[in-house]
Amino acid sequence: MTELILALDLTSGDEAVDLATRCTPYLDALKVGYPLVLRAGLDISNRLSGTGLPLIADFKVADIPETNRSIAGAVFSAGYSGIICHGFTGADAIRACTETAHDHGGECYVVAEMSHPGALEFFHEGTGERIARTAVGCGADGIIAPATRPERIRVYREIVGRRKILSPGIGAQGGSLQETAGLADGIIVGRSIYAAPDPVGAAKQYSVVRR
Ligand code: OMP
Repeated sequence: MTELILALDLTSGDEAVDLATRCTPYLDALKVGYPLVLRAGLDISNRLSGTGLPLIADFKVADIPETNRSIAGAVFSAGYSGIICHGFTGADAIRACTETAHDHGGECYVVAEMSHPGALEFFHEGTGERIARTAVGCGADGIIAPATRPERIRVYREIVGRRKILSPGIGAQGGSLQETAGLADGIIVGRSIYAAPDPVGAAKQYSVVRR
């Protein structure tokens, strides 16, 4: 089974809560990031908690360990159950996020390779693999790997084993649902659901991966 995670990149708190609530039956988690939190506040988590879904904070945390720890502490104190951090910052910075997550009973996911075309400039030639290995060594719960490059998800699976791989990039970024579903533990979908003419219908369609 592959989880369906809705990237709630809306700019209105009211619309985000309404959409998430209506799509909830088809989802396994909500991912909340800067687009929403910078407008609606970190405590939008309180309003989203009514869905009963786990909330993943996507701040791609990428600072020194002390600052990472502070950011992660704020996230988990606000009721989120997962956090996404960058991995190029190194093991000490990743560990600050994973340890804070685990102290709160939460999870930490490390970006191994991004899904957009520009990611090819820095994440290839072994860098993504090194990040994934470091993430495993730091006890991270999983990694983020691109649905836009399924062959790369296969490479990362060899490295992370049974740790989770969550993959964004399906639909709006060109990644294939069918191909990714068989490779990743979770797919992250944003615009193809929330910007669809019928978001609930779209969520239902994407939820076929959950079978
Ligand atoms: P859509 O392209 O609209 O489906 O949204 C994808 C979501 O995944 C957005 O919230 C992105 O910020 C996020 N994302 C990527 O698209 N690519 C990545 O490499 C990593 C992420 C992420 O960490 O979630």
